[in-house]
Amino acid sequence: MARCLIGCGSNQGNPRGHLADALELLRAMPGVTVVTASRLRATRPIGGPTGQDPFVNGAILIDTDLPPADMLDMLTAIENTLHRDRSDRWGPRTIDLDLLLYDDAVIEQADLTVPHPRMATRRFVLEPCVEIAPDLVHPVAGRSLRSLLANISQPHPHIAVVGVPGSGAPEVAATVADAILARVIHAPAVVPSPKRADFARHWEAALRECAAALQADAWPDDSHGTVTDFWLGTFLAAADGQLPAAEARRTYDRFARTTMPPGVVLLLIAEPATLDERLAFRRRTPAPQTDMFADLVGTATAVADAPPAATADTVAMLITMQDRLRRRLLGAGPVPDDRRRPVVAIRADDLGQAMGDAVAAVEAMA
Ligand code: A4P
Ligand code: MG
Repeated sequence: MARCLIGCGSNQGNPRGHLADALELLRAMPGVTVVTASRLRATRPIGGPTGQDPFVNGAILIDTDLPPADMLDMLTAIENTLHRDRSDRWGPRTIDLDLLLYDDAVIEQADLTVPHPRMATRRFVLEPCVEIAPDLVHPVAGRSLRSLLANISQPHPHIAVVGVPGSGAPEVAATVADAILARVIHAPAVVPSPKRADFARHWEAALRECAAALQADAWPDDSHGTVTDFWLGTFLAAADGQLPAAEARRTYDRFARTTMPPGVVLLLIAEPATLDERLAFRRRTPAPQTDMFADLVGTATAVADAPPAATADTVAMLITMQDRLRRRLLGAGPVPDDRRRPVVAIRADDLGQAMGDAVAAVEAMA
């Protein structure tokens, strides 16, 4: 038997009627026992086409002996029965049934991702879930649903937009900050290239500078929030293979201890071809503000002796770094304390869409 959480939403036709029908169909399914359902609440549409009607959202807790793939098929069948139209991404729908949690399973397949990849920053998902299952644990964020809801209710949220150069982290961070009237902090120092003489000293100096920008005792207490285009943990990823792990960790902890960690991370993921193209552009047209990895890719305007690596090597190095960031932020297995936060992965190959997805992930917190 697996315990599952289903998120449901509707904003077309008779939303409350469709949600009641979906619950009845679910109760009638062989292999499914409905444990409890939340009450329904009206919510503001997040993302998607403008001018949509308000949503009605809820959550349903079930026990099932169906495997995850069959659960998804069953939810799709119920959606089809209730005349779900799928022509628009995030468009109006009579019914949307998402498999939010399936026990503590972490599933990463072409047509099924569990936990649902966007649930951990969505108030319209977490509020009904907390009403019926506050102590269920989100196995990737490593926190209970109750604590995820508290996390997005912080008075001055810290949202980190993380990604290698070419992923568009500075641009996405600026757009998110604009959308929610937050302040933005760009990386104040660059991670040194592995080829740099005296790597350890440069690494520590840059870590110190980045940590200084995030001091917890100087953190604002207004309700607007701070968006950063860097994450301190990137320094640990950059130290892999360069510095002895224990020593890097000690130095890192010394600086990170007094900083305000991000409450939410938006992780930008780009394809090699995208990074290749954007890097070539950046070399011809240096950015006014450096990004955290400018030294690694030889585009730093502030660092005169930056080694301009061959593009293919550079892209390979960026992909390695991107994989390390992904593993540190989203990897399976036991959750270390410095990763106990929601991470939303965002495809960064279409920058306009990445900006829209990032803004939607953050607006969903309100
Ligand atoms: N899929 C992958 N993982 C899952 C999962 N865990 N559960 C795949 C369900 N489906 C999953 O879904 C698209 C594809 O996701 C499916 O083919 C399935 O194989 P869909 O339901 O056909 O389309 P969708 O819902 O438009 O896409 P998506 O990406 O699931 O949208 P979201 O993230 O669910 O967002 N605002 C308010 N206030 N309330 C809402 O309910 N919902 C959305 C949809 C946006 N804004 C909203 C609401
Ligand atoms: Mg869906």
